[in-house]
Order: sequence, then structure tokens, then C-alpha cells
Amino acid sequence: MPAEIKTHYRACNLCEAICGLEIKTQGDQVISIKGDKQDPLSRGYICPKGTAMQDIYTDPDRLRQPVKRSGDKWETISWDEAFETVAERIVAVQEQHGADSVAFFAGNPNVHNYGSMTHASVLRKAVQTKIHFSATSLDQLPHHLTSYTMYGHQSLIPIPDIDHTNYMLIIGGNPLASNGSIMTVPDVPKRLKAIQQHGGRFIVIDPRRSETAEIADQHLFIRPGTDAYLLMAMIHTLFAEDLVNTGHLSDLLSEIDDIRTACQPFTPELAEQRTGIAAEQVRQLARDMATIEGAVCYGRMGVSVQVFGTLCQWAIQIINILTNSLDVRGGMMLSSPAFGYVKPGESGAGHFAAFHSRVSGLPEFAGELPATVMAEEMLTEGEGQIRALITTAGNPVLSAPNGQQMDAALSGLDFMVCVDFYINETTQHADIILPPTSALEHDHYDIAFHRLAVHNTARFNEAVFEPAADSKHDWEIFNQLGLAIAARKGMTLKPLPSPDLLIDMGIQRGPYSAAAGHRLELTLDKIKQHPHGLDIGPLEPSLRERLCTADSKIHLLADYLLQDIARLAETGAPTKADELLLIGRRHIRSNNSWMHNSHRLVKGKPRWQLLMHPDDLAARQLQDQAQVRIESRVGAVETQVLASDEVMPGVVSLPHGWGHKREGVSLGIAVEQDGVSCNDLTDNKLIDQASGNAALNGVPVRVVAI
Ligand SMILES: Nc1nc2c(c(=O)[nH]1)N[C@H]1C(S)=C(S)[C@@H](COP(=O)(O)OP(=O)(O)OC[C@H]3O[C@@H](n4cnc5c(=O)[nH]c(N)nc54)[C@H](O)[C@@H]3O)O[C@H]1N2
Ligand SMILES: Nc1nc2c(c(=O)[nH]1)N[C@H]1C(S)=C(S)[C@@H](COP(=O)(O)OP(=O)(O)OC[C@H]3O[C@@H](n4cnc5c(=O)[nH]c(N)nc54)[C@H](O)[C@@H]3O)O[C@H]1N2
Ligand code: SF4
Ligand SMILES: [Mo]
Repeated sequence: MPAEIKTHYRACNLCEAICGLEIKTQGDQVISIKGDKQDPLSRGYICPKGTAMQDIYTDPDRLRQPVKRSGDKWETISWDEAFETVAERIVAVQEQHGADSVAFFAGNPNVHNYGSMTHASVLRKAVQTKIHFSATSLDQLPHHLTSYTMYGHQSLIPIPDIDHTNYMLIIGGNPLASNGSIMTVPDVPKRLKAIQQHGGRFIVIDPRRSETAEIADQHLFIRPGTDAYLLMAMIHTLFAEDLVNTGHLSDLLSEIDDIRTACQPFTPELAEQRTGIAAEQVRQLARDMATIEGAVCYGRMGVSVQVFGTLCQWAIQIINILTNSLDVRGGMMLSSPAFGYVKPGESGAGHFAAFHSRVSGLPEFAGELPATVMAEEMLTEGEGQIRALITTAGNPVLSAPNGQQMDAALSGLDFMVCVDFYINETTQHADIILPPTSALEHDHYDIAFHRLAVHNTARFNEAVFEPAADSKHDWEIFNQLGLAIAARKGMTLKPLPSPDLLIDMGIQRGPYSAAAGHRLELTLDKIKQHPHGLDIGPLEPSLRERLCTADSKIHLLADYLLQDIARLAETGAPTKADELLLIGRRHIRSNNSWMHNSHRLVKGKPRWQLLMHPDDLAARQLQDQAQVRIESRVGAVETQVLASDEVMPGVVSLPHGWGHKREGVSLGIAVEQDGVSCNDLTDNKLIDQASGNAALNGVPVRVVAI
């Protein structure tokens, strides 16, 4: 008798869209994965990566047991031996070189895995180092610093009310490929079309005519890294044309005149020179933001991960504030999650520049140093040099700038342990790899992305499959490794209970709990009764009650921002004659660096080529589809060029996360793919000065024939 066919409901945790999935299984086989039509947030939407969840589960290259490196080979070991060895080595390094000689790097999937979010603290308490890095500083750090500065908490991040907006200005985001970021917005194609159907518009500003730009009402090319001029000129225009309306937030704002003064030099004419967008067009964008009710300005990777990332995110907030678009329907509002609702007195607000990195003197934020300095902190001798590394769900060799330097730095460490289930470009340098269960083997509640969603929902799902025999979840690894290290240090440390219990406690203290007097009286058990997700309702204005600043006001300015505005004023026109500016590119079938081992995702035409405008090809006498050499300050790669008028002249685009074809990587399908790593070109010294965030977009490169 064949096993019974079962239907499971589970949110996808690969990207920020958290789509509901309907998964049919038979025994230990997945039969089908479809969109869950009853999920109130995703409404049946799914992308090709959701279907590929099963490939992670079945992947023969995925580690199921801890492995230890001996020479070029990997040897399977028991969990006990693995934990004991790691504890012994970490403690030995710390005894010899000090507590801060051990560092952490936490990668992106931690944020998509609730047990990693709840339990990382146990391991951190045991290791007790001050040196932490994560993918945050390759990504959204400017958003956190801006929210910390203006609203008093790094996680009070306003989200576009996309379902009710009449005008959406999207700068440096490509939700049609990414499915949204710092905006959890599954089913985004339909949601964008709905803006147009109800008579609204959306505009895209991007150096590439992206998939999103393709369906927008208007697309404007912009020279990479120059968005700050555009945004400052929009603010300038709001003042110059007397369009400022701070509406219901007026009593919370003081420094309006200082903003007027600071933006004075940034005229639309200057913006035109720098960005390539006509001055009159810049004025029109400001006028539309000011005069259309329910308008919103939103910016993502393209404006965060560039040389003026923080200034851009700050200016976007200011534009929303000055046009009465913050905390109003159709503008930007805070999500109100059942778990992790930020209100005054909440922990984790953040802190900034409490200490600086040893070699380059970059500031910490919320206890983390910028990932751009991680390699130099390993390679530069002296007191405080990093000698050992713990990575959790991260692949910095492919994801951080100057990948060659990172590769060299990792290979010189005294000890490295990775909590990861693949032997990839980064983990191949480990002494020990501790593999957690895969997503379908554990339960799930999304901690991070309900907090950033365009509509309030809550969803808990049970594991689809029993975890494999003798396997451990990420949170169990954190607990047990933490305890092993603590024991060696003679510390007493308590393990944390399972994540569902912690989530339940948080929900019962949250805004929809009985304790808060809410009619839903939410508990985790109640949420479990809605396996498709519980609809809590649309975003509502709530900023006033939730401001975490000491004086409960919005802080429009800070010294570091004024310094950065001065830096912008002093910055000249970019690029030398033969230089091109390199930007990234995401594709719906790719997920950062780690989903290229799924045949169903990588099959078909290649997606890793360098896009270049035909005029730029002609100027260099290059042929379409030729092999070219791309050179930057830090490195060079060779790859195929593809002629495309999608990118503006002077700009080339290469996606990140490729470059698997190298010695030591055990990913059977990924190593067959031809792409190179974009981050072998991006520059660890090219940063957003204000925050230390990497500037992975707008990197000067030269492209030459081979
Ligand atoms: N040039 C350029 N570089 C970029 C970007 C860009 O746009 N351009 N984007 C940046 C951004 S936004 C980000 S977020 C970073 C991402 O940078 P990283 O977080 O360093 O990289 P990922 O590719 O997400 O790698 C994730 C790793 O986690 C492992 N993993 C997956 N799921 C789990 C799990 O559940 N548990 C554990 N323990 N491990 C797991 C995978 O095997 C893989 O090794 O890259 C950044 N780098
Ligand atoms: N399919 C897929 N989805 C993903 C991911 C993935 O790898 N694949 N990664 C996830 C992660 S970790 C993140 S952080 C999000 C990112 O989500 P998004 O920010 O929406 O993703 P990107 O596609 O990187 O969009 C950035 C856009 O900025 C443009 N750009 C580059 N430089 C500039 C500039 O200087 N100015 C302006 N105005 N635009 C510029 C690029 O051309 C690109 O279209 O996506 C998430 N979703
Ligand atoms: S958009 Fe795709 S990868 Fe992202 S959550 Fe939905 S199904 Fe998963
Ligand atoms: Mo990211």
C-alpha cells in the first residue's frame, strides 16, 4: 500500500515575502508545492523558489551530520565530538589571544529562521566576544540607523501602504524580482497593478530598466550612487515651492528650518548634472509627492547599498514627512505584528559608535561592526586580531565585497566553525561544520517579516517532515554548543526552551493579547488554529504612540547627517573616461548565493552575464556575447558580456552570488554553472561613510576584451 497523501500548509522562508505554501507529501516525498490560496497575505501567490524548497530537503549535497576537516577530506563525526572539539578550540583561542579574538558572522537566512533568531543569544553569551558581523551591513544597515536616529528604535521602520497608495515612487528596488524588501509584499505584481487599476501610478528610478520598471507608469534612469542629489533636490523643491505640509505630525517635529537650510545648495539643476534626470522632472516628482493624497516614497538596495546609503534613507523619510505621507493611509506606516511589536521601553533600540573597528576605525551599530572590515581585522596583525570565526548561515566569500581578500583571510584563521548545511565557498574553510535541519523539518513562525509586512497577519506552521534521525535544529545547536563552551569556561548558562514557547510568551505580551485588553486575546495556540495565517487587518497609523525617542518626538537631524550632507556637497562628478559603474541584479529564480544547487532553478538560459549598453560595447570595440575581463581596484574576473539597452550607458550589471566553480566546493549542480562572483570586483573600501555599510552598487570598473 502506498503511503497516504497528506496536505501541509507552511510559509516559505526563502525571501521576505513569506508566501503561504500548500505542500502535498507522500511518505518522505514531496508531491507538489503550490501557493496557499487561503493565506490572507500572499493570496495564493508563489514564485519558482517556493517550489524549490523540496530540492533543499532532498539535496544529496546537503550535510546531515557534523563534519570535520582532515586535510582535503571531510570526515563525519558525532554531535558530541563536534561540540566538544569546537568548545575546546574556541576557548583555547580566547585563552591565548583574548575574548575578542573570536568573531561571529551571521548571514541572511538567520533572519528567516525563527529558532536562529531566538537562540543565537545563548551561544553569544557563552563566547562573550565584542566582535560581531552580519549581512546587515551588506544590506539594510542604513534603514536601521535612520530609524534609530529619527524614531528612537532601529526596528521602527515604516512600510509602504501599497494596498492603499495612489502614488508610489520606488527608488532602487526591484520587487518584481526580489518580491519586496523592507516591505514584505507577496503577490507584488498584482498589488502594483492594483495601484494602476484604481487610478494611481507608480514610478521607478533605477539605472536599469528592471522588471518592475517595465510595468511602471514611468521609469527614469539614474546614474548609480547619485540618488542623494535627487532626494535632496526634491526636499529643496518642497521648500522652494512652498509645498511642505507636515500634517498630523507637526507637533512632533522641530528642526524643519534646519532641513530647509541644509537642502538649500541642492538645486534640481545640480541634481540634473549629477543624476541625469532633468531638473523639471525632479521638481515634478516633488510636486506629485506633495499634491497627491496617499503618496509614498520607498527606496531599497539600490539606494541603501551605495556610497550615500544612509543619507538616501534619511532623505526618503524626510520627503514622506514633509508631504504628509508618514503614518497615514496610502503613505508609509508601521506594521503591527503579534510578536516583536516595538513600543517605548522595548529592548534592542540600538546604539551607534559606542566603539570602533581596530584597523579602519569604523563605528559599530547595535553591537556589530561593518562586514567590510571583517577580512582586514583577520589579516592585520597585532593585539585584537581575529583568530577564530563562527559563521551561522552566511557565505561572506560570495556576499561581502573583495571576496578574494575574504577567501584569503578565512584560510589563515586558527579555527573556524560554521553552522551551515552546505560545503560552499565559505564553509570549505571551516575546521568543523555543524549542519542544522532543513526548513521543511522544523516548525516556523516568521519573527522578522510580519514586522515589515504591508498587511498585518500571523502564521505558525508545524514541520512538514519529521527531522532526520540524529539531526538538530539551528536552535538546538546554539543551545548545546553554547552550553559546551560555557562548561569549559566554568560558567553556568541556561539553555533556552524551544522557540515556540518563547514566541508564545511574546505574543501573550503583544498588542493583540488578553493582557493588552485586545478582543483577539491572541496566544500561539489561537494562531495555530489558522494554519493559512490569521488576518489581523490593514496597517493603521500608530507612530505617535510608538516613538521610542527620549522626548517622544521625531528627530529630524543628527550631527553625522549634517557631516554627510557636507560630504555630498563636496563630492564632484564621478567616473573617469573609460570607467563604468557596476551595479547588481537579482533574478526571481536565484536567491543570494545558496540556491544554485537546485536544477529546477538554474536550468534554462544563463542569468549570470554582464549586461552592457550597446554604445559602451561599440566604444570598446567589443562584440555582444564576447568573453570580457572586468577589472576594479580590488580584482578582476572574466565572463560573458550581453548587449542590453536595459542598462543606461556608462553602467554595467552583474548579479552577485555566483562563482561556485572553484576548488573545495561540494555542490554538484552549482559548480557546473559558469557565473563569476561579482564580489571579486566590489571594493571593501567603498562604503557609506555615515554607517559603514558596504557600497556594492556603483563600483567603478573597466571592461576590456580578452
Ligand atoms: N554584490 C552584491 N553583494 C551582495 C548583495 C548584492 O545585492 N550585491 N546583497 C547583499 C545582501 S542584501 C545580503 S542579505 C547578503 C547575503 O549574504 P550571506 O547571508 O552571507 O549569504 P547567503 O547567500 O544568504 O548565504 C546563506 C548561507 O546560509 C546557509 N543556510 C541557508 N539556510 C540556512 C539555515 O536555515 N540555517 C543555517 N545554519 N544555514 C542556512 C546557506 O547554505 C549559505 O551558506 O549578500 C549581500 N551581498
Ligand atoms: N529572487 C530573489 N529575491 C530576493 C533575493 C534574491 O537574491 N533573489 N534576495 C533577498 C534579499 S537578501 C534582499 S536584501 C532583497 C533586495 O530587494 P530589492 O532591493 O528589491 O532588490 P534588488 O533587485 O537588488 O533591487 C535593487 C535595484 O536597485 C537598482 N540600483 C542599483 N544601483 C542603484 C543606484 O545607485 N540607484 C538606484 N536608484 N537604483 C540602483 C538595481 O538596478 C536594482 O533594480 O531581495 C530579497 N529577495
Ligand atoms: S516569493 Fe518565492 S521565495 Fe519568496 S517567500 Fe514567496 S515563494 Fe518563497
Ligand atoms: Mo539582503
